[in-house]
Amino acid sequence: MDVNQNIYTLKQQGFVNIGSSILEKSEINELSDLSKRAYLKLPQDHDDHIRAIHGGEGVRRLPQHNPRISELLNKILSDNALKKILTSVMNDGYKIWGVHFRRSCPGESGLYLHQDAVGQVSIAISLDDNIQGVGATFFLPSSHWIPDSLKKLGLELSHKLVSPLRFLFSPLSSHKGDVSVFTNRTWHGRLPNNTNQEHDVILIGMFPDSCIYGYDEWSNEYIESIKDMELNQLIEYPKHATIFSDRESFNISSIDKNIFSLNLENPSVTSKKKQSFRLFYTVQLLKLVMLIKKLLSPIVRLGRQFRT
Ligand SMILES: O=C(O)CCC(=O)C(=O)O
Ligand SMILES: [Fe+2]
Repeated sequence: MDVNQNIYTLKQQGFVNIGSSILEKSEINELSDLSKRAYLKLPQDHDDHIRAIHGGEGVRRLPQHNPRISELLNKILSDNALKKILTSVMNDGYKIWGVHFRRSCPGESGLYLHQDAVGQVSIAISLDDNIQGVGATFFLPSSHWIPDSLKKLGLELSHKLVSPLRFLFSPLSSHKGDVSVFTNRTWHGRLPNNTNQEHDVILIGMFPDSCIYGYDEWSNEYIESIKDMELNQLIEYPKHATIFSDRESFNISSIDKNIFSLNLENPSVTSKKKQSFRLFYTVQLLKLVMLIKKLLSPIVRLGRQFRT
């Protein structure tokens, strides 16, 4: 793995697939099998069950459901190359707030185009081959460099609009076991699944230490059971935390300017970055689509009233 190249790509385009070299093949299969089993075993009314309305069904606090999953995730998170990549965007002391298993089921509609909380960085571990990126996370490359937020620009496309415009985006193409990293400031969502096959992924949400970050509420027994693992320091529960998902009211003077994922909120940094033609024209096209949608909305509403 070329760590410096991966860091460069992550910083330039906002996401990078670093491949599957951390776990052995047998360990990847084990992680995939155990995670899928944890999902299938979980009752629908369990606290950790994630409902499909949030962009695919899944399991919250995944490693708490099986000690071996914790060991395998610990191996990934203790990898020196991955740590170097994460440190390059969050500095030392970064923390995990959540580890989720997410399934994209056949027929599922996907997730709208969005940005998540300020400073957040995520890891995605693919649990099947998904070269086409069916039901996968998709990105608008380099959009984390756009100074204005997606919300402020009014370009949070619904999943219905994402589908016909998917040619504008880059899906996360992956093999089973591939580990990818992205900053959640990069405009992203999840593609629909119009095949008859499910695709699974583990998503790990992280924040820089100096930052305000949230956490999943892990049980004390679980924290005790992983006390000798690096995973334990990463989780560091309980800790008081707040997530800033509202970038517009975020106080820019409070950020640590040495931290890449936070400094992206600094317009004096992002406005200096030269945008590619492709990104510029993609954003213009999205603006046009949203304008047409707005202009057509009274007609669509009228049509609906007539039908009812
Ligand atoms: O499920 C995915 O692929 C992306 C999920 C996501 O963007 C989110 O939960 O914020
Ligand atoms: Fe997201």
